[in-house]
Amino acid sequence: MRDDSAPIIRLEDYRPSDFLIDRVELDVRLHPTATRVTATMAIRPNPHGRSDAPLVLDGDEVNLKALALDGRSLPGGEFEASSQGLTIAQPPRRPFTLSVETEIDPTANTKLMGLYRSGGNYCTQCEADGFRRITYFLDRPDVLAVYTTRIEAERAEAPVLLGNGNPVEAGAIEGTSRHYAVWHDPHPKPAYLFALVGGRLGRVAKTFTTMSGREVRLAIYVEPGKEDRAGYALDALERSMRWDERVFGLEYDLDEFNVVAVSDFNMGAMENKGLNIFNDKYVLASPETATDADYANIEAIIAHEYFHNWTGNRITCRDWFQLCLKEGLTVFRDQEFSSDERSRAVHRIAEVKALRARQFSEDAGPLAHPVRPTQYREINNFYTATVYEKGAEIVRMLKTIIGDADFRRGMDLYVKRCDGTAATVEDFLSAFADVTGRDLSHFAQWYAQAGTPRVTVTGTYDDLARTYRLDFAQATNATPGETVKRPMAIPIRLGLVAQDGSALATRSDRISPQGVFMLDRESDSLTFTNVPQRPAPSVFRDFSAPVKVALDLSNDELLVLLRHDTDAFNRWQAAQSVSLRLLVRLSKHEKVDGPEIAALAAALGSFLESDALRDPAFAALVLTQPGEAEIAQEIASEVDPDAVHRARTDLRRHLAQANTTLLRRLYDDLEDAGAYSPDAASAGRRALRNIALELLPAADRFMGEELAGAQFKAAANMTDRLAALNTLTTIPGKARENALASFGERYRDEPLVLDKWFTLQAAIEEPETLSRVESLLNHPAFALSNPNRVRSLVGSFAMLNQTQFNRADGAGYRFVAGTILRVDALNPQLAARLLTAFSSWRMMESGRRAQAKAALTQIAVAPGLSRDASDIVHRTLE
Ligand code: 0A1
Ligand code: ZN
Repeated sequence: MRDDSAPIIRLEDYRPSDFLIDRVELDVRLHPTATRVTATMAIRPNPHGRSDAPLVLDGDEVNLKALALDGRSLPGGEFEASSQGLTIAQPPRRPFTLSVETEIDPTANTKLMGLYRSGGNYCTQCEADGFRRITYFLDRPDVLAVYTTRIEAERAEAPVLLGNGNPVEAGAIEGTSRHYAVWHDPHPKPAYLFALVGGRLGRVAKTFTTMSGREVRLAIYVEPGKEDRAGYALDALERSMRWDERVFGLEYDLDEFNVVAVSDFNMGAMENKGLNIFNDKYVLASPETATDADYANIEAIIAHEYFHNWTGNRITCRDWFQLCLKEGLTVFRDQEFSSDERSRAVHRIAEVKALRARQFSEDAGPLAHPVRPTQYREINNFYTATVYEKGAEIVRMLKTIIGDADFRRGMDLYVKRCDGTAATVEDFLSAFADVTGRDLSHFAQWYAQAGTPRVTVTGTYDDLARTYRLDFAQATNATPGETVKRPMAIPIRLGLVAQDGSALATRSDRISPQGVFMLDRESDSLTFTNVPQRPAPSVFRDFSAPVKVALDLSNDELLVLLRHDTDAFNRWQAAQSVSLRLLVRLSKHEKVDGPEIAALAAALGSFLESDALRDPAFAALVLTQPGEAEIAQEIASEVDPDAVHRARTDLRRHLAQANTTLLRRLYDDLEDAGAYSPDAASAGRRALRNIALELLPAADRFMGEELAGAQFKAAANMTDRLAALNTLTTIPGKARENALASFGERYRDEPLVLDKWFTLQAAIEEPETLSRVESLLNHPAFALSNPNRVRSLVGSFAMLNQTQFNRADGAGYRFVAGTILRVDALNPQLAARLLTAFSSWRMMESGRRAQAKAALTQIAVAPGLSRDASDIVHRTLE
């Protein structure tokens, strides 16, 4: 089907399935090109469905080989089958057994959905609708079945056979070179949580005793020979399990928990029941091959998938519109876990940076949609920052509003009520409404309305009356299909800071005991009495709501907050706000006085003097200037990316020049001689040292180049080596080229490390980069079929390199568009993801805008475009 005509699926059209499947017995005989699957399903009419409906099973690229109903082979006239579905017009109106045999080709499966091969191993990916690529089924999340899976394979090809649930039996098939394993999962689940794996895999394992004393075998399976890189993931898994017991009282519910790392995977990882399948980049780590950021990601994603066991699997989604029910909540849970394991303030800042970079930009562009969308053409395009990260912010706001104790009571009730069901956002909210007695109907609008609210905050001090008034106003820009916006219920955690840095009392009956003021209309104000002097307001502490804030404070007042606020998030925010203001004005060629920049430089200098060694990770964040994409977002229209790049380079030079001695001293003081440890404190020291290294060449190119060159050679871990190489990439010349060449050679057999190397090169902001990237497409380690490689090279170029992707001559757009079309023929999901790089095209100046539009149009008219790519390209052009 040519797919801009793909039907629109709407939330309002939801109706229960006409049939249910209670049990499935799957028999899968693995073969590289002709895998045979027999599904025996116990089906019955759904009492909530229509009584005269046909049975319509979903299918996608499956070949029907045999079909029997209650043991009787069905004659041709009684059913209709195509590669896309199977219909029985007159099924029995009582429980019956349907047995379907299909054949599929896992080797030809380059979409990486359904059963496919990765590095010679067999694995599956069924969310959102990949199970229908394995057999005909009611492939929808509200059909929950108990699965028994028998897997059979050549023992030499696949000595390891894994399925969902608990192992039942395994053995040889007499007289053949084949063997089998049977797995049974007692927990009813939707088809998207089905998984199997067959292959040659190494493993690390340990035993975990749950809080009620049950023993669970934990194992991580990786490419043989890489077992020593799986230890951190296993440790993170154990800590996640303990944390979920301690914080939410949630215990694991099977005898085994298995994680398998595969090298070809469309996303980060997948929470299949008892058998998580991971992109190997989020499992494998050693000090020599992984950075601190990799370790932190592994910890977070291992936790995320594990936490899905309750929020996603035990309680699943009624339909795909409810995706945020599992994803937003589970992201919230993994963020809380990481905050508890690391530094809460530092983690919060990292979350907000990611939210602004990914979600705020999505909300401001053509792909904006509510956290719970009301329609889609291709569900795979809705695994977005809005559903995930903004979804998590909603849960966090709920906790901020009702407080920690009621939040936990609400979660307990939600789990108790909805366990074993396919639930909705309403089910979730009603648990919290019921435990608190609150009306959450206005709050619920966060799920329904797209766009990022902008809150304006104005402070007025009356020195006669000694009162201080805060005026708040909110507005949200129109988003596609939603022109009228209503006011949201916005929790504002706030405090007042005196000029001398002391905290002022903020008594008001409109502020909750947790220090939260609710802004729930278009405008409102709050007056404080007995305020001895004009304070600086510290609003949205800890980023209490996902909004943009316009605060009428001078740069000097903001810098008081950097020094004195008790809220670490707002200290960081204050410095960022000052930088961002200066960067926007510099980018627009507006006049910026020397003293304004000097004031920021001096404030950063004295901050570093007093705080850097006390909390290096936090200091590193304070020192990091807003990125070019964020500056462009702030400018919002007629953006000239070259001007933005120059502005950022200039500001960094000024800041570095004013603080050269200090930065150099930090660089020297933070040198770490001990063995590498990925813990947060050690990582924080490395982060600060490496940001100092990154800034030094801006002040003194020769010193910077020398330091980076020396660090590159001497580095004892990947974090430091990559940071040195990153700094070198900003300094054109021989040293850089030699370092790049030696890195490429050293890690030629380490694809995940080469990904970092691809990314660094794709991000170099020089006109020569495009041809560099084009020639790297021919590097022996590169493959268009592997999502990690494509994202590292082409994705990084499109998403990270603002000046070169957005080249004025359009060559960057044309290159990316052309590559997307090649990728689309293999893997539509991957192509659609790359396409989202174009979503900021309308804010560019007119020349670039025209070039981007031409490139997008070239994609839109391409013959045979996938539904995934077509959906994105049409929404982007609309
Ligand atoms: N549920 C997974 C994300 C995921 C979604 C789709 C996938 O295949 C296309 C794979 C993974 C998670 O939230 O981790
Ligand atoms: Zn998830």
